[in-house]
Amino acid sequence: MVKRCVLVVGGCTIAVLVVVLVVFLVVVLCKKNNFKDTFIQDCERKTAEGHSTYCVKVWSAFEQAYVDHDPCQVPPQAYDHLLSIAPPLPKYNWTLFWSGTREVAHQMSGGCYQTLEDTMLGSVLDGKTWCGKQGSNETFDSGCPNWTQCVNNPVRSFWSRASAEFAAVACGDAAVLLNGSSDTPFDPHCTFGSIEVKNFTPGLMKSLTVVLVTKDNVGANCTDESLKNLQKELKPGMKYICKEKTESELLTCKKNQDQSCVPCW
Ligand code: AVW
Repeated sequence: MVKRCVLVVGGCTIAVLVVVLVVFLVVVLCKKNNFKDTFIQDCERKTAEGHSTYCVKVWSAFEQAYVDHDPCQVPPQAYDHLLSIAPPLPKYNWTLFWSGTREVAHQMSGGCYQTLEDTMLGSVLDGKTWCGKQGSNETFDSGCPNWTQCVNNPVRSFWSRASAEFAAVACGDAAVLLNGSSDTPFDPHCTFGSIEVKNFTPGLMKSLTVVLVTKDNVGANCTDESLKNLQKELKPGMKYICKEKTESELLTCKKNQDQSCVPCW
């Protein structure tokens, strides 16, 4: 009787240990491949061709930028190869830049306006964190340096390099939504002011419309001092236009906009 009990308890213990081990392995393996799998799936969803060989190629170009590197030593140029095979090309009538207006810009985008986060790579990586580690071939999605911890971190460098490219290929009429409730709607230290404006291509971009967005018409207007600095940055041949709009005017316009894409400003 005692022998039988020992056998039953021993068998149960082994069964429990096996289950725990299997669950542990599944969790570890899934977590390890999660970032890569999500990247490739999102890429396939966003790519017209939808074929996986392209997205696998994009993934290898992406990971070669930071894998096996100190996560504070990844400069923007590390993504040159990635951006050469997956460039953020203009797709809709308007290229839409933003600064301090992330939410409303993305409520407006799609259909007629394309932000960086609507491009294939932009949408795949928006909201994500990633980094590598010296001596490892893994991609980590936690424990990575944050935006300000070191300048050359994999996430910040990606957005800097992608923003420069996005601005350089913007053509025709472009617009930027600036925050009219801020003291300096055009902030020369932000990505828009420090990278995008400096990368516009004369001859490609014909005009830039600044849309000063306020909640209820309270805040900065088109005579704002900071906008003079923006005008000075524009190269000859680029027309500068400024409009003042409330957030609700923009959102109502977007709701009623048809395929003719008459601008909301
Ligand atoms: P933003 P930008 N810590 O609204 O002009 C963490 O100022 O810079 O607009 N995250 C940060 C930090 C920080 N200190 N600073 C910036 N970010 C991230 C690409 C954060 O995700 C597009 F094409 C914040 O929401 C736009 O035209 C985002 O950067 C242009 O760059 C934007 O900060 C917007 O960049």
